[in-house]
Amino acid sequence: MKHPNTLLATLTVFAALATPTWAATSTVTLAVPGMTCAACPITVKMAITKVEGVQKVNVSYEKRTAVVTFDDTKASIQQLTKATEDAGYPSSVKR
Ligand SMILES: [Cu+2]
Repeated sequence: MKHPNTLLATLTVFAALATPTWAATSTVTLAVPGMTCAACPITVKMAITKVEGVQKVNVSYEKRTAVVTFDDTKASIQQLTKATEDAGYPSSVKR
């Protein structure tokens, strides 16, 4: 029975390809309801950007959200929400 092993090997290769080196990168959408004017997103973005491990921040004033891409071996969601809260904008994970 050689085929099952071959299939397993193929699946293992696919699994390895599907889990590349940047697997530590996470993206989270934070709800930031406290943004009340067009200048607020700038403050929120600056606060989040300062967190170590954050790679990309996209703040939408219209949607009251911040989409954050970060290295989850360096930063945690808790650090991100704390950063916005410290800047005066409490946030929570949007589901
Ligand atoms: Cu504002």
